[in-house]
Amino acid sequence: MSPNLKNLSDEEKEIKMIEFVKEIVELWEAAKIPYPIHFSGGNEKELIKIFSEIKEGDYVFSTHRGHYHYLLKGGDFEKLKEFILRGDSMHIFDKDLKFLTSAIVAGTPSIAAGVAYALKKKNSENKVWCFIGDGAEDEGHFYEAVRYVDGWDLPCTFIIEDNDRSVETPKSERYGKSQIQWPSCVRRYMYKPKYPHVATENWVDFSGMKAGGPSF
Ligand SMILES: Cc1ncc(C[n+]2csc(CCOP(=O)(O)OP(=O)(O)O)c2C)c(N)n1
Ligand SMILES: [Mg+2]
Repeated sequence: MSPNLKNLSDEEKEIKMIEFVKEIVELWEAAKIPYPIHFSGGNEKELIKIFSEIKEGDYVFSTHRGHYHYLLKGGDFEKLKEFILRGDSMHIFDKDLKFLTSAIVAGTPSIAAGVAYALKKKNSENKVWCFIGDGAEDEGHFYEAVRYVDGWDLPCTFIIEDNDRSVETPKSERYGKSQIQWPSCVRRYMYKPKYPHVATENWVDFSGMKAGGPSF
């Protein structure tokens, strides 16, 4: 089995991504991972398309729901599984891959803007891609970073992954009829998520766990 998604066709990538999530879902439902996990699903095709534009030397910033981003940036399945099994599903950092996630909603846009500023100063050909959810779009931090990137023409694209929920609350219940026009450094794709905000639909019995976490 190939260790990552590199050199696979789009169809093969999609299959492998879904298989990976399924394996983690099974481990989670067997009470083997006593940590919150935000599963990806339903957005495979959109992401494969977006990542076809992302170059190896580019920086990718991701969210609490970052497994697909990591795999598409070239991350190894086994390395990702290690992060997840030790409770770091939301805290993935890989310096070589130029990849960072944050569990803080809208925690990365300002870092992305800073890295983009440095890249511009160095006349680098690389750029920054910052993924955020539509929940992060509600945050002031995001607005500030977008304004800075737009104002100084920094090499950074923000991608809003719009599943119309912040936790489980849709946009209409968060800000009524308000629609905002972001500048061109912000893109959006819509998708229908396959999993709930956190974990899966099924209850898991963790009562067999010792206090303090798993007994690895
Ligand atoms: C600053 C901050 N506030 C609140 C939370 C709790 N929280 C975790 S995920 C989330 C909603 C995120 O929604 P969205 O950005 O749309 O991502 P999605 O889960 O829909 O992919 C919230 C409020 C947090 N992690 N950080
Ligand atoms: Mg959302």
